[in-house]
Amino acid sequence: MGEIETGKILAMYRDMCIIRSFEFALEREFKKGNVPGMLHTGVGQEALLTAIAHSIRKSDGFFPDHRCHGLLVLAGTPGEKIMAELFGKATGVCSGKGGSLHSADPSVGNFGDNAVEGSFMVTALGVGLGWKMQGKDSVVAVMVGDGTSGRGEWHESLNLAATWKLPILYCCVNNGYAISTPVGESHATADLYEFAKAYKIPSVQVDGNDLLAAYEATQKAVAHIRAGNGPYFVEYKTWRWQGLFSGEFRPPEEVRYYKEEHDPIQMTRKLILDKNIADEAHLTKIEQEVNARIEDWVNFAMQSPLPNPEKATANVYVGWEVEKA
Ligand SMILES: Cc1ncc(C[n+]2csc(CCOP(=O)(O)OP(=O)(O)O)c2C)c(N)n1
Ligand SMILES: [Mg+2]
Repeated sequence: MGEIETGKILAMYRDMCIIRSFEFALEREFKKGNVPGMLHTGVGQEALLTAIAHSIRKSDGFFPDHRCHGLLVLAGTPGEKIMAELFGKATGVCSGKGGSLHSADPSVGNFGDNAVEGSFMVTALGVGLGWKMQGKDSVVAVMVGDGTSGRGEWHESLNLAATWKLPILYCCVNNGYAISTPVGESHATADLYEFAKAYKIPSVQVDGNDLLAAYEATQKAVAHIRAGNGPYFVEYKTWRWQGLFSGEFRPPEEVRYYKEEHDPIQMTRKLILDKNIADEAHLTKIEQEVNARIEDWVNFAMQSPLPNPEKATANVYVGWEVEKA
């Protein structure tokens, strides 16, 4: 377990539960028609998301991808404002105009997602370059999936970040599939951290479902970047419970393995019990408290008003409102 304090492990377990409970509530409400648009969840990826959230500071920044609702919440935006945003409500963090893919909150370092997968890998170069020129020791984390790693921007970003030694933490979430295409069928190797080596970027592959392994790897990467050594690439091997759309396309044995034997929540729970960090009753209390809190956020979102159509053009562009014809 190394030097990680037991209190920290419990705090991270609580955060993992927040992510799962948040996503489960969203899935439920999505099926009822209360969440507009599309929904992609981070269920199954809670350990790596929590490890990243606990490794970066408020003065750092991050670009979330489409499975990062958990990261938005853990970054410090009030959870009810993220939930309301996903419900398309006026009380949301972007007044209901951002939804899942465009929720941003610069006050906590959340630069926002983009529906064009991979595009913000290039945008992140600008953030990193700006901070470097200002002499800051801030780090910008970029979330990127295995499928997205085949995009041109991925290579452009790694190349320039390495050349200019920019403070970028590449968080490659290799959950094995892009929609339903296995990673090995769209890349020359399924071990994506190998590609980073070509750009002379230090890179490591870690079990993203193992909380402590993911946390230690991320901490090491962030320390390297903060010390002014340029980018670092962490590949988190993981598995998402949800397909991109609905329906299961993966072999039953694989589904069973990840849900029953290699589920990050159960793995962390077992670690806590085995090491006597807390007992069953304590963990159950955490889980119940988290679930109740998430239901409060859902109620807040449900009771919130829809955005006023009169304000449709406000805040679409900074400081500019489209005039009525
Ligand atoms: C440029 C671009 N191409 C295609 C899409 C449609 N799309 C959305 S998610 C996705 C799969 C991404 O796979 P991966 O990066 O592995 O992320 P995962 O969903 O597995 O977390 C695709 C093709 C998109 N949003 N942007
Ligand atoms: Mg994927």
